[in-house]
Amino acid sequence: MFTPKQSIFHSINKMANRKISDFAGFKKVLDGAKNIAVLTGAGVSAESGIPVFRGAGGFWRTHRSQDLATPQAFAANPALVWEFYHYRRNIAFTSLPNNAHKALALYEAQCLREGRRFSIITQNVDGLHQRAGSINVIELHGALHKVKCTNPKCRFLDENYDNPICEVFRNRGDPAAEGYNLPVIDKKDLPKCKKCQKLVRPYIVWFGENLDFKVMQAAREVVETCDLCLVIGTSSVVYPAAMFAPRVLERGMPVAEFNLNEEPADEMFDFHFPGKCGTTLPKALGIEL
Ligand code: BJW
Ligand code: ZN
Repeated sequence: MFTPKQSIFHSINKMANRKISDFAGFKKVLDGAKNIAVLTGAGVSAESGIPVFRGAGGFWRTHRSQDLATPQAFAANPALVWEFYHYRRNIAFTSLPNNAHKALALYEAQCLREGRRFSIITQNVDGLHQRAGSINVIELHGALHKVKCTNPKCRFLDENYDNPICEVFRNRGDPAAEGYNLPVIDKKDLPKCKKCQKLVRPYIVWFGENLDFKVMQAAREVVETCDLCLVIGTSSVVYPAAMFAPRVLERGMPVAEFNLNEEPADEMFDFHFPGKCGTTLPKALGIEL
C-alpha cells in the first residue's frame, strides 16, 4: 500500500509511462509473469458474431439487452425473456471461437507446459473460451447452456443444449420481429424442469442478483495472487468484475487492456492495445494462428 503522497507520484508516473500498442514492452512483462489473470467481456466474442451489451449492438427488438437481463423482467414476462435467451442460445451454439479465444487457449497450453499459472475470468455466458480449448475458465455470470428450476423446493441445475430449447421457440427469436403480431406464448409451453415440471430459467446472473459464492471466491483468489492481468473486450462498468483490474493495480501488478476503444477504461492501466482483439491479442501473446 502507498501513502497518499507516494500514491500521487505513483499515479503521475504511471500515466506518463502508459504504453499504447507497445507490443515489445508488453512481451517482456508477459514473459516474466508466473501467474496470469485474464478478464474477458462481450468484446472478445464480438468477432464471432455475438452482439455486445452496450452501444449500438446492445438492443434486441426495442429492448436494451441489459433491461431483459433482470429478475423483474423475467417475473413480468417470462415468455419474452425466454424468447430473448432462445435467440442468444441459438447464436452462441452456432458461433465459432475466433482468433482471440484461440490465442488465449494456445497461450494457456504454453503456460501449462512451462509451469506457469493462467486463469480466465469471463463475464461471457457463451462457452466460447472452453470450445476454443481453454481449461481454467471461471464463468462469473453463468452459462447459456444451463437452466435452473424456479421452484424454491427444487432449484435443480441442469445442462441443456437443445436448440430450440422447446418447440414454441422454433422459428422465433428474430430480433427485428417487434410488431409482426407473433402469436402470444403460453406460460405452459415454456421450458420445464426435468425433476418437478415447474418453470426453469436461464442459469444467468441478472442485474441485482448475487454471483455464486464459490465462483466469486475462485475469482477473488485469482485477482489477489496474479502478477499480470489482461482485460479484454469489456466496458468495465459492471460490478463486481469492474473492480478486479483496479484491485490488481492496487496490489502494484501490471494491467494490459485490449479494446476497440482508443482510450483505456482506466488511465492507470500500464498497457493499452486499441483495436480488434482478434488481431491485437495473438500478436501480443506471440501466438501464430
Ligand atoms: C471489443 C471488440 C473487439 C467490442 N475487440 N474489444 C451502482 C454502483 C455499483 C454497482 C451497482 C450499482 N447499481 C447496481 C449495481 C450492481 C450491478 C452493476 O454493476 N451495475 C452497473 C451497471 C452499475 N451489478 C450486479 O447487479 C451484479 N450483482 C451484484 O453486484 O450483486 C450485489 C449487488 C446487487 C445490487 C446492488 C448492489 C450490489 C450482477 C451483474 C450481472 C451482469 N449480468 C449481465 C447479463 C447476463 C449475461 C447475459 O444475459 O448474457 O452480464 S449484464 C451484461 O454486462 C452481461 C455482461 O457480462 C456484463 C458486462 O458487459 P461487457 O462484457 O463489459 O460488455 P459491454 O457490451 O458492456 O462491452 C463490450 C466491450 O467490448 C466494449 O468496451 C467494446 O469497446 C469492446 N469491444 N468489440 C476488442 N472486437
Ligand atoms: Zn424443479
